[in-house]
Amino acid sequence: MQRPTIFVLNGPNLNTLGTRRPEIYGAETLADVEARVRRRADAAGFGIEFFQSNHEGELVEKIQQARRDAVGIVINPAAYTHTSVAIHDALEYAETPTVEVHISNVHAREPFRRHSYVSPLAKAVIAGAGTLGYEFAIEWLADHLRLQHTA
Ligand code: CA2
Repeated sequence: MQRPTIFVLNGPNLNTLGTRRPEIYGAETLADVEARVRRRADAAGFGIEFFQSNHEGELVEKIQQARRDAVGIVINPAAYTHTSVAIHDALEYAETPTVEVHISNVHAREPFRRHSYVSPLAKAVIAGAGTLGYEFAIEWLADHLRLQHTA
């Protein structure tokens, strides 16, 4: 039987993770993050669809797909966090438990990073925990989904 799937979605420029600004984003590449997230999800009994795009519409389409194909969403919308009503609306449509992740502490940086169009749709928000935040998000979702099933 196929395991329930969590979508892990990454916004623009996160494909360059590990190549610059290690003081803010650490030294890991997105492929390293994917491997760690897969291990953590696997241990909790979930499959992962890991996706990165530099295009807003592609992220919107993936979020729409989550309504049908995912039991949870982990999303680091990157710069679209602060600009995208389209991603906000797609998450509303998806009606899928969502955790918003930021590698850096967006509240300790430029003021424009403090506002998120995604947070109102997120069940939990993790910021400033580095790439470990993705693993915390999987752990939280696994717990949340288990509780939902036993309720
Ligand atoms: O802290 C985060 O995870 C962010 O979502 C990352 C975004 C930024 O726009 C958000 O405000 C906070 C930037 C992603 C760009 O990724 C880079 C990777 C390597 C070097 C520079 C940027």
